[in-house]
Amino acid sequence: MSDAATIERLRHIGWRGELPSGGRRVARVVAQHRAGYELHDGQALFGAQPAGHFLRRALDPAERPAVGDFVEVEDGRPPHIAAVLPRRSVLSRAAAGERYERQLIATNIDYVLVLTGLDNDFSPARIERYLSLIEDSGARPVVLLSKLDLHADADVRLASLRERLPEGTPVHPINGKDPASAALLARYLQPGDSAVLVGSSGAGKSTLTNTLLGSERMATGEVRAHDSRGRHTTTHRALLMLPSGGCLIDTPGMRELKLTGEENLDLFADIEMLAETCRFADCGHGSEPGCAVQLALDSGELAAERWRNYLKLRDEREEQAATLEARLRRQRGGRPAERPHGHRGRRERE
Ligand SMILES: Nc1nc2c(ncn2[C@@H]2O[C@H](COP(=O)(O)OP(=O)(O)OP(=O)(O)O)[C@@H](O)[C@H]2O)c(=O)[nH]1
Ligand SMILES: [Mg+2]
Ligand SMILES: [Zn+2]
Repeated sequence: MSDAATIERLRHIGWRGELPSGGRRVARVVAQHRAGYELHDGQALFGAQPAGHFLRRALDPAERPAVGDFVEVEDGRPPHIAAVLPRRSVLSRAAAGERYERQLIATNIDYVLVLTGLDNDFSPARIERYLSLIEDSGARPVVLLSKLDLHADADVRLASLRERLPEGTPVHPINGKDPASAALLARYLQPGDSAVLVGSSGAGKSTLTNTLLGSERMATGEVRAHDSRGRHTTTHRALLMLPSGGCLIDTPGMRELKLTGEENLDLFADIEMLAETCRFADCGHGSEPGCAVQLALDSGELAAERWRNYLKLRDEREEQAATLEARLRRQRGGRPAERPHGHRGRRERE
């Protein structure tokens, strides 16, 4: 097949640009199972195993193939993933548990669709946590509020959320079961676009995926009546090609969403600026005289809940950054880590 035809075929699965040199087959990771990977090359689905070097225990898990990755394939029986091609975006979180480990949620995505139910799942603080993780990912956030059909009285919540999030963050209330309602997402799922759906179990990620697909490919499950929680119906990430030409990654509901320590928290830049105008440079924002934060909280200009969430995320970010720093120093044999803050540090290793 000519290069032009190959590129055209790969475009359908979200590839951009030229082919890598070397002539190996390029494919995209659409699923990962214990037994291996599922890849799609724009024409057909096939299974593959990771090459041996991906299995080294010392390897940062973030360097292993992940759903959304474009990879070079070494043909054979079975085919092998020889290399992961440079990623244009990476959404990650820190893994739950004691050991610091970055866990990839999806790569090479243009949009992260943060889905929250308008039922008891609704939590502006959690949405802010997601937005913090997305800030440096290279993808853009879109906030979706599902179950609009059950909560037509959502106006107040919607208005307060819009006010709380940075200007320009898209927020769309939707009924994930209704194709006419889901149709507004077409702008994020144009041919060649890739998006990942994230949110709690039961928020309706798979329901929305099925509506966009026009078929019941993904299993869905009822939520518990008293707290709207789902039952972790989806257990694996899956990249699906939509009739619109876009690619959508459905993910399992996340129980914990730990920061990696690399976040900038730009989302709260206004609060950080405000805190700099306190009378004392080392103001604890408690009962100090001339505290600009207390003044803003008293006047209602700064919502107490948002301030509390900022403090929580800031402390967690600092703690995670220290852990990450210590780990990188160990890896470098005690030398201090030379890494700029944020995503750039991650890019260097690609
Ligand atoms: N009425 C209504 N029900 C919805 C909507 N979205 C999802 N649901 C219901 O919510 C329940 C959970 O939906 P799922 O799609 O399984 O949720 P999920 O986010 O994929 O959950 P996990 O796979 O467990 O992470 C199902 O009973 C859906 O029918 C919606 O917009 N309106
Ligand atoms: Mg699901
Ligand atoms: Zn202060």
